[in-house]
Amino acid sequence: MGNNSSEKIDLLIYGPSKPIVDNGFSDQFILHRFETIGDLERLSPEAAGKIRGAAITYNSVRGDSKTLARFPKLEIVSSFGVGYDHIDANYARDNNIMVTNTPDVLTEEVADIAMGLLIATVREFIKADRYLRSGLWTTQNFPLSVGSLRDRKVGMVGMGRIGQAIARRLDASLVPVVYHTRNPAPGLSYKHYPDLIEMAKAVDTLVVIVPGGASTTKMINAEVMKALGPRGVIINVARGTVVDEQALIAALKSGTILAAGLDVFEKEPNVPDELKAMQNVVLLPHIGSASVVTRNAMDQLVVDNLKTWFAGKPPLTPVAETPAKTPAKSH
Ligand code: A2R
Repeated sequence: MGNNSSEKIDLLIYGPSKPIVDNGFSDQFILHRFETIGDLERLSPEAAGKIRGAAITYNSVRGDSKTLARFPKLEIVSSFGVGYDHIDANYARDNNIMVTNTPDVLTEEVADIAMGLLIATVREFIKADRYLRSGLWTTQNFPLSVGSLRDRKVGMVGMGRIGQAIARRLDASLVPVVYHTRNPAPGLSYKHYPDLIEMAKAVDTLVVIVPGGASTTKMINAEVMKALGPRGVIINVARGTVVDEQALIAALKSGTILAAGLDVFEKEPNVPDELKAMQNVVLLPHIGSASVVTRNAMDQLVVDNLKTWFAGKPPLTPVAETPAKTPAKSH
């Protein structure tokens, strides 16, 4: 980096306003805030030419190649969230732009939600809550739940940081676990299935926690649901794109599978009315990491990746496409 310590650094803050991000930088930085793509389009090419770092504060705003190409001096994009399918990381790599995300600080939080969603779905918490509130309990006990964790075997689809945290919770609950990924995860004793259909046939429950993007789009399709079978339960805490939503609706309607717990949807925040009308689904508004304590930690990591980089050091949490490196000495 060619800057001496008095040189100001222009940063783009793109997405919803976050106090930790807005207030996280010293006056060495000049912040340019834009909440929406419409706002961003009004940025002059001259101003865009000064931007050296960008914080993307939510995955509802996109860092696609067209957007990134507007910033010829951009060195680093610090993105909020562990998933970064809203950023063109390959374009960034090819154009010498570092990309960072916010893994680890949300791992246990998302794993909690996955476990809670699994139990809520299998043991019908939402239906039971409605039953009590409607006064029906005073006349009759709630019907026994068809589902139980006691006779289930879980196939994890994805066994990275969050997948392993979910698997630890399942271990503690004495639920057998196997998993599907492209490559066996080192050091794990769970059975690995290179073939998703083979795993679906061998289990009755899928917990989906893979990244979004082209390689996972609609990987949980009608064939997988059929293989899972009529006791089947699908929990998705990954991305809505990973599950074929129309195939899921059909499978739930026809009894091809039993139930689903979903924290993510294909076209958030829009959820198909057919899903909303179903009794055998639990639907959450993408709250996996959405607690104050965890979102604060994620926001702080967005800030810290940028500060570390502009202090001349490798960023804390680069994504796989742009491995850690020290900033160039001149720009
Ligand atoms: O396939 P592998 O060996 O790279 O294993 C990764 C797996 N995975 C896949 N499994 C099957 N088919 C694919 N096309 C595929 N692509 C990736 O997903 C690995 O086991 C897991 C990802 O783990 P991490 O990178 O550690 O991510 P983390 O922190 O667990 O978060 C997962 C996702 C985020 O990307 C967000 O979209 C979502 O959770 O919240």
